[in-house]
This record gives sequence, C-alpha cells and structure tokens, in this order.
Amino acid sequence: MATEEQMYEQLNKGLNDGDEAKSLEATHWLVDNGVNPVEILEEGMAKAMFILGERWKRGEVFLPEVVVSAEVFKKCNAIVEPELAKMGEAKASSLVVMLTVKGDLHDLGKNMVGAMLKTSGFEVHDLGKDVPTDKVIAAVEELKPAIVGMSALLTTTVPQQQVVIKALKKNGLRDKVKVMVGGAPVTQEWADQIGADGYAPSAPEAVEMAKQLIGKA
Ligand code: B1M
Repeated sequence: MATEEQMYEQLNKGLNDGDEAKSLEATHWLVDNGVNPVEILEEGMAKAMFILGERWKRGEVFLPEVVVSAEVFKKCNAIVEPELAKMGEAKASSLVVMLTVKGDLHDLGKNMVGAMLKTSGFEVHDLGKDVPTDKVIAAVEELKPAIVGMSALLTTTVPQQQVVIKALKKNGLRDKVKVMVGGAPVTQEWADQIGADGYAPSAPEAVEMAKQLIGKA
C-alpha cells in the first residue's frame, strides 16, 4: 500500500525526470486519496520545479529536459485544477487581469495563481505570457479590472513590471487599478521600489493579497 509521502516522492522524481506516466500516476493517487489540491500544487509540483531549476543551474539537466518537465507539469495541473474548482468559495466578484510580462515565457506559476484566484471566487482574465505593455494598458482600459497581476521569472524581465506601472501612470490608469507582482525572483523590496500595491511569494498568498487589495481579506 503506497503512502502519501511515497507518492509525493514519485511526483517529485517524475517531474524532475520528465516521466509523464509516473507523474500522472502520483498526481491521480494524491487527488484520489483526498490530499488538498493546494498542497499538491505547492508542496508537490511547485517544489519539484524549484528542485529541477537548481539541478539545471548545476548543469545536471538541460533545456530540452526542462521543456519536457514543464509539459508534464501542465498535464498534472490539468488533473489538480478541477479539484481546486470544487473548493470554490463565495464569489469575490472582482476581476483580475493576469499576465506574464513581455519577454518572459514562464507561465506555470502565473497559471497556478490564476487557478487559485478563481477558486476564491475572483474572475480571471488571462492575457497569457510575453505580454507587451500596450496590451496590458488596453486590457485595463477596456475591462476595468480591480487588479492587474504580473508574473516574471527572469531577472532580465522583472524590470518589465516597473515598465507597466509607469505606463499605467502615463495613461492616467494607475489610481484605477491595484497592481500585484510575483514570480520567483520578485521580492517585497522590489514591489515597494516600483510602487506595486501587493506582492506574494506563492499562489495561496497571492489569493490572500488579492483579497486584501479589494478589501475582502
Ligand atoms: Co526557465 N529559467 N528559462 N524555463 N525555468 C528559470 C526561471 C531559472 C531560474 C532556471 C535556473 O537557472 N535555475 C532561469 C532564470 C535565471 C535568471 O533569470 N537569473 C531560467 C532561464 C535562464 C531560462 C531561459 C533563459 C533558458 C534558455 O533559453 N537558455 C529560458 C527563457 C525563456 C523566456 O522566458 N524568454 C527559459 C525557458 C524555460 C522553459 C520554457 C523551458 C520552462 C518554462 C515553461 C513554462 O512556464 N511554460 C522553464 C522552467 C520550467 C523553469 C524553472 C525550472 C521552473 C519555473 C516554474 O515553472 N516553476 C525555473 C527554475 C526556478 O524558478 N527556480 C526556470 C514552478 C512555478 C509554479 O513556480 O513560477 O515561481 P513560479 O510561481 C510560483 C511563485 O513564484 C508565485 O506563485 C507560484 C506558485 O507558488 N508566483 C506569483 C508566480 N507568479 C506570481 C504572480 C503573483 C504572485 C505570486 O502575483 C501577480
């Protein structure tokens, strides 16, 4: 009889090896055995990708392998997300426009934040990844969201979060929308420096921050 610990281990190894069968088997097991989906995403999947990143830095894996792992991650996510939806709370009925900034193709974390926001009743409009600043401005003008959430995973693209905030100011939109930033290299200090309204280091904390920003914490 498998244990939760063994299945977390299998999921971690599966994602690190890009082993779809093992990863999906472990994800299904965890879901079927009632493990909290937020925990599967954070403690299982996100942690495994962080470990993969460390191995990549040490030259133990290479880009094509990371691409495969990211694809497997998305398939695991497709199993966990419907479980998240079942946890849905009362509608916060506020719109969040989510995006990964220009030049950045990392979207797994952004998608996770979006999914958890939906679970908490937020409406999420996802602009995707590598999103140019003018597209963000157009979306804020047209959709009038309560929050713009920007993800950035590269030290070279994190400055784009500031570019967007400056563009919001220039277009007279800054006081009409709250700005939340995140992504692995982003810090509270950076958020303060660029005048963002909120920062969160993880998806569950992003939900709490979003609630604070709309006054529903
Ligand atoms: Co890239 N990559 N990558 N990568 N990648 C990193 C980020 C890196 C740290 C790896 C490393 O060297 N250790 C490194 C960046 C180094 C740096 O900037 N100094 C790196 C590099 C260098 C690159 C390329 C340049 C490699 C190359 O081409 N030579 C290239 C860049 C492409 C581009 O964007 N232009 C590249 C490409 C890729 C892949 C396409 C192969 C793939 C992405 C696939 C995809 O996203 N669809 C990939 C991956 C998978 C990674 C790592 C391994 C994992 C990232 C991830 O998905 N983590 C990553 C290593 C690492 O981060 N340590 C790495 C899981 C995800 C759930 O976590 O996104 O952090 P994360 O999200 C978290 C929190 O940050 C937070 O909540 C999430 C859940 O808790 N959060 C928010 C995220 N967004 C938020 C927004 C919020 C609030 C919280 O409010 C709005």
